Amino acid sequence: MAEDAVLGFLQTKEQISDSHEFAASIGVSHTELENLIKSLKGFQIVDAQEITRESWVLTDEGKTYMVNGSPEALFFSAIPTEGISRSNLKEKLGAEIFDIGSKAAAKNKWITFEKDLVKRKVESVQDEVKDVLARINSGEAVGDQVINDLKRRKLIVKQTWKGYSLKKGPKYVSKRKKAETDLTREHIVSGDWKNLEFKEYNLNAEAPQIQAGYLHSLLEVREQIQNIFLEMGFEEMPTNNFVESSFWNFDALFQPQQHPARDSHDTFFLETPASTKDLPEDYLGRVKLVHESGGYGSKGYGYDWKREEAEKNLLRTHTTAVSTRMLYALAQQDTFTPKRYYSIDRVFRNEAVDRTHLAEFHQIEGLICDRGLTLGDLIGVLEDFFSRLGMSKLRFKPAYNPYTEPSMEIFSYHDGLQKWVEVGNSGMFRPEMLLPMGLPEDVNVIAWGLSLERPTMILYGISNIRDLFGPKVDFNLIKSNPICRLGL
Ligand code: FB9
Repeated sequence: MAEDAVLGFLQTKEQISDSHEFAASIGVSHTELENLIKSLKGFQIVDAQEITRESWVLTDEGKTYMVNGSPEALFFSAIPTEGISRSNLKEKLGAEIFDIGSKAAAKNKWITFEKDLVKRKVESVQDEVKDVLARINSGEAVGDQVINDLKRRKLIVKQTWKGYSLKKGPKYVSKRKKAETDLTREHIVSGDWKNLEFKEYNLNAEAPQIQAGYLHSLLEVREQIQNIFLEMGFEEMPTNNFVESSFWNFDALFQPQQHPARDSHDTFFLETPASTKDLPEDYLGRVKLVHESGGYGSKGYGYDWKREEAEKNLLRTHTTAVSTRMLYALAQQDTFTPKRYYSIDRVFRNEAVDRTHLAEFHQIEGLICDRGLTLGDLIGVLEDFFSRLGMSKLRFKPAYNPYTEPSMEIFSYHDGLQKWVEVGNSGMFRPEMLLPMGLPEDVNVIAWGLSLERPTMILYGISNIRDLFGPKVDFNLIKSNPICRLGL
């Protein structure tokens, strides 16, 4: 078998100069010999040098010419001495041979055309193309000019093949003892372990790919941000309801009913069930009042607030709708207890979709509800939160939200992108929102929000949101994505 042939050959000869020739000589495929060479080399039994060889090989067309003759020769030999009409000749040879043959034969000045007649110009011709193709096929070297002509006629192509030249290796043996892969009790007891060959551990062996589950990158980052909230003493709000009423999503947030965000251009309203029936009556009354005529030091919006508008069901546009429910529930408690809440879940906006926007995204929201909280507390908790996300340099820009006053957009300097990036929005919930709920006068709520998609896209270097979310996501990307650690 091949191993004995190789080791046997090297016992007497200095080297095996060409593995291709050797494989052919012992009747095995070069691939089989190649695997053997790699194994023998691994055990340093042989020393194998890679050699590459380039040679010209015939294309299928080239092979046809070599067997049947070149078109120009076929063209010539099909012309009787008295000549023949083009059409007859074409019929005789077939269009392809006729077209190629006529040009080449004319170029070789073998023929002449007199009107429709084709005539020989010489007695006989030598089909050099056929001959030289045969010589190339048998591995003979031929002149560059010939090579270029044949290459131009796509009759030959260059083939590079890789082979090996072999010599005895430092651990050469003429017959390899079968290497043991396990040291067994029997080996120990029998003592024959002393003269056994043990296979070395191949520490470079690829481990079998374990098909395991993978967290979607969004969930990877969600988990890290969730852990940051939990480490900061926040508890998660229940966000398992995508459908919300306009009341909790807008009205309770003191967002006026004619606010542009409340029309179907921005919000997905439900057809069925189009409206909700269970709203807390007394609280609803106070919300109506504060919208229409204010109170709690506010003059309100001074429009007539419509219950049916508030009852309209929609796909929530922000998880702040859940914050509203939680703060109202908190206000119903007999004694007020401070709270830190967070949410990370889907919100829906009827927006123009583009490279970074879909009609839905995951909103991250944090809020702290406690007595005497100030804007300074908000800035402080934002510094703390974003520093745990690895964003230490923050800037705050005054902004406007219908439900917070003051409000601030949050910017962080991103070293990788070498620029200030808007990383979120924040503010202090308005008294017109909190007091109708029944929260004590001195209780304030500081809150902020950002998206989950933006940090995930930046962390994983994803520029088009469709590569992150939706049917076009490439699973391999999910599998091969490095674990991106936020902030650490
Ligand atoms: O996520 C956003 N940007 C961001 C966040 C993190 C980040 O991390 C990188 C690793 C370094 C990078 C970027 N933004 C908020 C800012 C912009 O992307 C903005 O253009 C898009 N915003 C979304 C809304 O778009 C209409 C992001 C989304 C957003 C905006 C505001 C809130 C939540 C999400 C909010 C709020 C809020 C305010 C006050 C009280 C309660 C909630």
